[in-house]
Amino acid sequence: MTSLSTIAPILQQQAIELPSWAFGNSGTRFKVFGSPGTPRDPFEKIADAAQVHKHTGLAPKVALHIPWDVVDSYADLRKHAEDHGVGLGTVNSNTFQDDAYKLGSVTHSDPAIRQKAIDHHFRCIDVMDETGSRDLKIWLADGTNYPGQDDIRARQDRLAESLAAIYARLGDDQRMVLEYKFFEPAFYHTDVPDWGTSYAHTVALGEKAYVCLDTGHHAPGTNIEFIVAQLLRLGKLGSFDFNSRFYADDDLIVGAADPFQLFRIIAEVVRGGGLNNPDVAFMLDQCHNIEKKIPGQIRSVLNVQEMTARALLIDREALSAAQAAGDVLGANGILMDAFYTDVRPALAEWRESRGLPADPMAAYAASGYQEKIEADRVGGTQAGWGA
Ligand code: PSV
Ligand code: MN
Repeated sequence: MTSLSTIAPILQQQAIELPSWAFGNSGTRFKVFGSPGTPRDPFEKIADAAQVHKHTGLAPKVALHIPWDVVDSYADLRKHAEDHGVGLGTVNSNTFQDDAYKLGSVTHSDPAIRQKAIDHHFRCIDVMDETGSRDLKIWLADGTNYPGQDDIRARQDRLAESLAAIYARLGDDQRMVLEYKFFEPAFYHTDVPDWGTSYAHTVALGEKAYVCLDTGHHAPGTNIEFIVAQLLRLGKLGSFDFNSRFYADDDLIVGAADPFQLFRIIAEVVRGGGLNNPDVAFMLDQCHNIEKKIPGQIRSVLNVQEMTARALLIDREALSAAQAAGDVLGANGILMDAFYTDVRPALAEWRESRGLPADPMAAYAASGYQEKIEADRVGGTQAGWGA
């Protein structure tokens, strides 16, 4: 079996983008709990995100959500991020919190509302120009709640037209990633429910359009690693929104609900050439409703690193030989050997050898940062999912 020293150079390149909104308060439709030390603005969110990178070396970029992260000067925000040792990443558009979008945004039957949604995306591209971000990530809440409510086919046509208008605005080095989700907030039909729909639209748009795969956006039992393999094969996997789910779109810590699924997904990423491939952005899309947010993000990136290490330990040569020989249980055993390898002690040692803490969770807890933000951030309005 391959050892950690062999895979270390690959692990060293790993970069996972953090969502700015993970540092704000979040919750369910029942309650959003406040928590001491929560950032009051995008600058404080970025300072917190920088802590994750500082202790893990894994998270050099922070994704923004517009309008949650609207600031007067993106040049200042960019400088602030750089001063904290991180950069600004993907810009997420938001056409799901304005009353005008009750019946849809870019798919709405009213051309004025469609234009309003398109204009919002133009504004996001303006932000990208200032932050130096490459990716515009589009997730649409569009859909219907009742059969017959609207014309499903017409909405697809309007979607295609609106996306084309947004796509045409992208700069040469910018990309669009189109995220799918099978339900919620719409419950009867969703306009971009699955990877196939996202793929069909991105192919029609062109080579700067890719699919974003949010691991929480699938029906129970869906074989997500198959989708990963297929999209990589088609050259259209643009990004991941990692999180984990027990029931619906739970947005919990990646690898918490089903580490084996995360391993299988990353194994297909490795197999398909998607690891450390700039075309495939690794991002988190999570909410920390009851746990502390910075340690929640630290644990998340470590989970991704750990499962990446295990996936890299798969003895590919032996696996191919077993597969070619039709050795069903032998092949399965080779995969499981890698999955069951406890890489944590070796990763801790390796981290130390690079000047990082062996145990980033403990290092953060001992750093005093949490106590400091809890003492300092008094007054003001805490950022929340939606601000
Ligand atoms: C929608 O559920 C989603 O996954 C999209 O990526 C949004 O931008 C994000 O969640 C908001 O938390
Ligand atoms: Mn997402």
